[in-house]
Amino acid sequence: MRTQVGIVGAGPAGLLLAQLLHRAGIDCVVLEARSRDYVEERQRAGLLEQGTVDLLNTLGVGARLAREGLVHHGLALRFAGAGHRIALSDLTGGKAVVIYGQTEVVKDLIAARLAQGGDIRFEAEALALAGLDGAAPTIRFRHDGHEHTLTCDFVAGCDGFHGICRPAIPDGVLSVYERDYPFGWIGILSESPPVSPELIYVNHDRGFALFTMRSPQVSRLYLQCDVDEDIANWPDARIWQELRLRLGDTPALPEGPVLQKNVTPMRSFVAGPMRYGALFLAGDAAHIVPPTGAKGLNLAAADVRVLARAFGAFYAERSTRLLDRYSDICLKRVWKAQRFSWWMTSMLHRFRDHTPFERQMQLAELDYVAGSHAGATTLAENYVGLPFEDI
Ligand code: RFL
Ligand code: PHB
Repeated sequence: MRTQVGIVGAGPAGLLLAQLLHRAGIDCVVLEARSRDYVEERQRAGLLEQGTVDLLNTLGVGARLAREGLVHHGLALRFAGAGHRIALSDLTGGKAVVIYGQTEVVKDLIAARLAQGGDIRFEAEALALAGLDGAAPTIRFRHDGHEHTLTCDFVAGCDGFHGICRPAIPDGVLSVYERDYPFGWIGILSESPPVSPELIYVNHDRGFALFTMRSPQVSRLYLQCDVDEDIANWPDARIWQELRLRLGDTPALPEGPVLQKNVTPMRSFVAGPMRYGALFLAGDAAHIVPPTGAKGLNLAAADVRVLARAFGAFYAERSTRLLDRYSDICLKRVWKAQRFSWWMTSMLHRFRDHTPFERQMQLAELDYVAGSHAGATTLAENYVGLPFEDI
């Protein structure tokens, strides 16, 4: 088998890249280890920056998002028992964010690719990459009980944090930067209306909480927990009780059947450069952010936007100029998103080792951000998404 770009992974990065390449007339094959149902139901991100929404619209996959996505012009920070609205749109010249589940983005992208007759192989696990320093790299994969080889001009490693592409880069090439946080998040999906039309980020003595949503009928709720928390210790009643305590008295939290429950670790991670020879890493394969800033999916979209342009320039003009700059262009944005996600995480969570002084610093920082035009603008312009780099 042969293609121009072999894409490993049908998460947001791989699927968006496939659409962008299709539009540019570049042939690609997407290999995905899991089943279609699995990738369509995997509960993760929910918040899209305007730039990500624009990209989906440009690709002609924004129709359902326009109907069902919930546009948000502000959010609330809650600390010391009171709520403070950050007017995102007023502070950013009218920009907004949209709540639309990653599950829905993935469904829309898969449907679009299949409608074009594009090649996506589900339950096709990439096993090994070879020839990355040459002109015809290969991906060995298992599908339908047999091993196959896909020969490409380029490989796009969109296989997430636990994939095989990043580890295929020889030792000594990548620099790795990481930080693990001493806590995780319990996340639930609940069949109950959101407590407020806007997201609420809570810093409470008992720990962080986040009240977000998937639709006017379905809430997505998160609680800071221990890093090695066993979800079995968290029956639904305990989760609701803890959410109520961290939210405070008002407003009353609507409850409903819990549809899903999981624990997520919190990590900051960057591996660079995001290229080795004919292999280009994109999305979580190259970087992870803690979800407090809602940046992971949006960064994956920003990476593949650059990568598709670079492949486009290569096939149109045989120019490698953008391919050579790919990693540098992406990492500039990645590091700014890392800084924002780390800052939001540090400001909003309880750290067991904080001294009383450090706790006061945290509350003062929140009070400053909520009370100062400059402070609130800093949060808002990062949250809605910094402008795309000129390429
Ligand atoms: P993904 O989504 O992990 O997709 C990688 C795909 O590769 C497949 N794969 C392989 N396929 C073939 N062969 C192999 N050997 C393979 N190995 C792996 C996997 O099965 C998978 O389908 O990576 P991608 O595309 O880079 O997308 C990244 C996003 O999924 C991630 O950054 C976000 O979910 C992060 N995130 C959020 N991002 C936002 O922008 N806004 C948010 O509001 C937001 N909230 C969140 C989040 C992540 C969370 N968790 C669970 C980590 C909230 C949470 C709780
Ligand atoms: C979500 O809706 O799942 C979500 C929103 C904002 C975040 C993290 C997750 O910061």
